[in-house]
Amino acid sequence: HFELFSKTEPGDLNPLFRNTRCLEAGLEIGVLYWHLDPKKSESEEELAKIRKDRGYNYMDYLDICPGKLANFEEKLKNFFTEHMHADEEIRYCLEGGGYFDVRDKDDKWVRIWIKEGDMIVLPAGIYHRFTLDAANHVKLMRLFLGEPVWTAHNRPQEDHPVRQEYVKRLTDDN
Ligand code: KMT
Ligand code: NI
Repeated sequence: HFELFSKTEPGDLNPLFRNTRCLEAGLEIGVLYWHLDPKKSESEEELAKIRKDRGYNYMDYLDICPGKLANFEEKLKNFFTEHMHADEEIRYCLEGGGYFDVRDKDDKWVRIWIKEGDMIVLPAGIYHRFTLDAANHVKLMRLFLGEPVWTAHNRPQEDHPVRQEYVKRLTDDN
C-alpha cells in the first residue's frame, strides 16, 4: 500500500508535484515528497522527525559539480542510466537542482524537478534516472536506513526480488 507521506499543503508542493498528473503519479508509484527550507531551524526539526519516523540513521552529502566530484562525467552517465536499487533512494536538495525521472505504472517517464528544499524518497525497486538542470550543480543530502548500499541495478531487473515486490505492490493497488 502506498501513501504520499507529506505533511505539507498542496500549495507547498514544488511545481512538478503541483501538476496533477505528477501528483497522481507520485501517489500511485510510491514516491514520497516533502518541502523543507535548508535555511530555517523549523526544517531541521522536521527533518529530524522524518529521519526518526522512517529510521534514516545514515546521512552524508554529495556535491555534484564539474570541479568538485571526481569522475564527474562518468558518474553523471551512470546516474542517467535507467536503474533501480534494493533499498529506498532518499535525497534532500540543499543547493542547485536536478531532474529525477521515474517510471509511472504505464512505464512512461515522469520528470521530477527538485530544487533547494525538496526532499524525495524513491521506493525500492522503482526504475529511475537522474541528471542536473541548467544550473549544472546540485548539493544533496543522502539518507539511508542502516548501512548504505548505493549499488545501481540497471534495467532490466525483472528477476530481482525487490523489483518483483515493487511491481506486485503496484498491481495490487490498482
Ligand atoms: C543514484 O542512485 O545515486 C541516483 O539515482 C542518482 C541520483 S542522486 C546523485
Ligand atoms: Ni538511483
